[in-house]
Amino acid sequence: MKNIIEKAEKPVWVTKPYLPPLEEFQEYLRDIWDSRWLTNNGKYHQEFEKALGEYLGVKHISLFANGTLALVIALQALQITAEVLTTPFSFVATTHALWWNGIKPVFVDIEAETFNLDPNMIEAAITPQTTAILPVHVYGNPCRVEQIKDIADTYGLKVIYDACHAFGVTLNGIPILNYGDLSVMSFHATKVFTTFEGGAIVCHDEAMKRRIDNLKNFGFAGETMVVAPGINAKMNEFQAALGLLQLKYIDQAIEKRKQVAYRYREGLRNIAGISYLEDMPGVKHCYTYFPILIDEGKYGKTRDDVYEELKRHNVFGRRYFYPLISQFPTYRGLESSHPGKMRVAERVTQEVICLPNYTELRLESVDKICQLLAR
Ligand code: T4K
Repeated sequence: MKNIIEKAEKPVWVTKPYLPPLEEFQEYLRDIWDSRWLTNNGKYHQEFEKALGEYLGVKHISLFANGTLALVIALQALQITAEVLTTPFSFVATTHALWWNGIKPVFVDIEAETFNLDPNMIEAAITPQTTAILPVHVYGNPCRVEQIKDIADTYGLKVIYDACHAFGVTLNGIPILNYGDLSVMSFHATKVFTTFEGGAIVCHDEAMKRRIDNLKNFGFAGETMVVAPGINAKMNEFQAALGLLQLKYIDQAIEKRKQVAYRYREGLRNIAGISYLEDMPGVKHCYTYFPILIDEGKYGKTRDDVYEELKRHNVFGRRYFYPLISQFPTYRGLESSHPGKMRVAERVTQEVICLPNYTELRLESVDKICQLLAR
């Protein structure tokens, strides 16, 4: 990698939240200030929940303080126990949610085409203790939802999708959030759609929505009735107000991310040793991250060399997801974590680096990053 471009003046981070004009948010702030209603299913919470459900094309959605608590509650809501099959190639929160519920994670390998849980490896990992599957639509690329559904139906397993990267993604026109028993979303600052921190659970019937709403509010089902050992995982009015405002701009924001992704593909197409995922047929993507793989043999440098060299140029790519969750101390003692068991995941975690992709990223910056990578 020659020093052919000048170091960026300001750090170029892997992502940067898109925020609407401050003046517009100030109007909401003033209203919240004046009303003194800050949380607990306030007016903006109700408005945002409705508007978000309509935007996403889902029937029932429950807002959360963040995606991790939403994952923990999703497992509680379905009363999942014992063993759950999941992917090691995700953010740690996916597996931590199992741990917080006293559930044993069983890691299953991913497929090279999508980096998602490989449905062909699932059946071999099912035991009499298996109660559910927790796949992740990594980088917003849909899992093999139909195959996973068939397996779950055959074995009587629940499916909870971690859809934290998959805002607004559709498959053949169907919202990806409508697959599985529940889907969990994140609206963290680093996500395509942000409410500062935030999250949601999508479910398919009113009774489940009620149960989830109770669980995120200490288990309250009325002023004096607690029906379950719930927790406090509520979204507040400030988050909800930002969410409402973000809905106005989200299509534009995703469109810009798409342009960035296409520009990277153009710029990196003929570089030996660098590969990336293309858009999937029938899928409307949200371009959460732009991951590339560095094949050391062909590229002549390791992924970590690339990571360091980009850093020297003030470009901060991130090794999402390295190490594998199964390699962290809490989980590496599990039988399913043993090295050699997940060949694809073990390779991808060594080769992957996510390049900067966010709404305000200039296409000239993308070109410069591509030039750097072209050496
Ligand atoms: N499931 C999956 C598959 C997930 O990816 C996540 C979260 C979850 C579940 C859990 O959802 P939440 O409970 O978070 O709602 C970040 C995020 O904290 C995390 O939300 C995200 N996944 C994960 C993939 O990435 P870090 O430790 O890498 O973030 P950090 O602080 O290093 O930020 C990355 C870059 O983003 C910074 O270099 C600059 C930029 N940034 C960050 C923040 C916080 C900003 O420009 N502004 C900001 O406010 O974990």
